[in-house]
Amino acid sequence: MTTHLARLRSSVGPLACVAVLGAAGAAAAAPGPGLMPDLVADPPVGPVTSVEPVHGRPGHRLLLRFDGHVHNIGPGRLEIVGQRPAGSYGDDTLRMTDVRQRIYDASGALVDELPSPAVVPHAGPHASDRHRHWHTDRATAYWLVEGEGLADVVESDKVGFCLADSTPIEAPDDEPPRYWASHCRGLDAAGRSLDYAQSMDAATVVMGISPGFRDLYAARYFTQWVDLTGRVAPGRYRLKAVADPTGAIAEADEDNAPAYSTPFALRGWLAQPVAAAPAPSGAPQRIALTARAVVGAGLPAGDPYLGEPDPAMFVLATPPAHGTVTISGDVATYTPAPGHAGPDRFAVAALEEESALAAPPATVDVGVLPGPAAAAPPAPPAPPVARPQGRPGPAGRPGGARFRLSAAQLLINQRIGQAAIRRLAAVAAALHGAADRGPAADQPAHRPGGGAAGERPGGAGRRLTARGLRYGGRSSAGEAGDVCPSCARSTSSSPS
Ligand SMILES: [Ca+2]
Ligand SMILES: [Ca+2]
Ligand SMILES: [Zn+2]
Repeated sequence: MTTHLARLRSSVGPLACVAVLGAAGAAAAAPGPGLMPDLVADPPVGPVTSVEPVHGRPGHRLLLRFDGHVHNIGPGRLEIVGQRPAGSYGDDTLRMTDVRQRIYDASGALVDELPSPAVVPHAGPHASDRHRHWHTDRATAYWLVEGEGLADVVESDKVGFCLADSTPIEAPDDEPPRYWASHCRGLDAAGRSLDYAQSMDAATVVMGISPGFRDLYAARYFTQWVDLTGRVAPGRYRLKAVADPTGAIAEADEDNAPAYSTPFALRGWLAQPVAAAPAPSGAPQRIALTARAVVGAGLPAGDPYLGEPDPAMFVLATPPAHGTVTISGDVATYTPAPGHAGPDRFAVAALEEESALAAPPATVDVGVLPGPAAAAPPAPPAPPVARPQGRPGPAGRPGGARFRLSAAQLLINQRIGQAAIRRLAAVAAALHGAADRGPAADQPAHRPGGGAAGERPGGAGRRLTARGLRYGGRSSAGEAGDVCPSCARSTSSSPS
């Protein structure tokens, strides 16, 4: 991070006596020192769960969507200019090949253009979001983190958006935006503004964020989410936001602290480990299973993961090595294999029906006394149990997971999660689909704003709220005319 700053200090310092680049009209006598932007992420707000299909992934997904902001608190503008596109519009590999970050002085004179590693792609007809304009990738990144310890749990999908002056913060309310979302459609070789349909032919695109403004990445935008499906357990979390995570943008301060949302909780159950008393050989053992309830909080009213969970449903996650297990309600019956004596272990998970969250397994330790079912000396205590408390890290990531989800458990999670989601989607289609445009085979046919607020389907669809579906319709529909909402909003009031 400091390399950029060091490079800038060495490059911006002498600029005062360097000939002004570009912008011939601004070639005043003595440009002042270049003013750098300073991007910070503002705390993410408004987390809400959403069940929807996602381009390129099977079935439906459980997403946590939220609003994010990237905020320029520095003295200078952030301005990214891309030129000379390469790649194919048809397969969405179109990128600006010459990307620079422009630096201005206090009078507004251009004093430097830094070659920039920022990636400026065109979101074309085959891109998932179909914004049909140019983006700067990775201006921010997000993680779901533990609510207390703040350890990373899972990273959000990669986000890239059109940079623009969405909202004045330190800047006066009446200060006009300098960078409009409409600019992200680009300019042709003659400098003429292009419309969406022509945007892939842009020769140049200029986007940025003025000092004292911030850019909104709304919860409804494509990829403005964390995918929870089957990999995040019920628990208490926060969202973490970091501006310019790849270090592509040169700033006055490269080391701002991350921003965190307020804590929130996703409801559900966490199976608890059990150490059962040793039992005589050959006899089935009945073992009471327990799970800790996580009460959902900090989500909007009506969110399916808010409030008390429905009753827990226990499933066998890992069978024992020396016997068999059946589960009925909250009782596991362990039957040791004939002749087995000594410790044995299996794992259970506790699920809430229709939840697509992960269900971390908990171990159940059992002991079998030697010999026939008769008086026998007490067996030594079971070995210490690894307590699978806490929240899951990404399965399989070294050092990231506090416990490991077995392959069997992952299958259970996915099966139950996907089955629940299919049921919900079917209910949604039945309730709402006919009124819209006819449901696709596996998509809720809901459209943005198409549902009555607070409408709550009954029966199996109880947990599919109108709010969750609204987002589902947005990103699943992906109609050709869909544009990023900030662009639509800014465009409507754009002076250009
Ligand atoms: Ca910064
Ligand atoms: Ca930076
Ligand atoms: Zn966009």
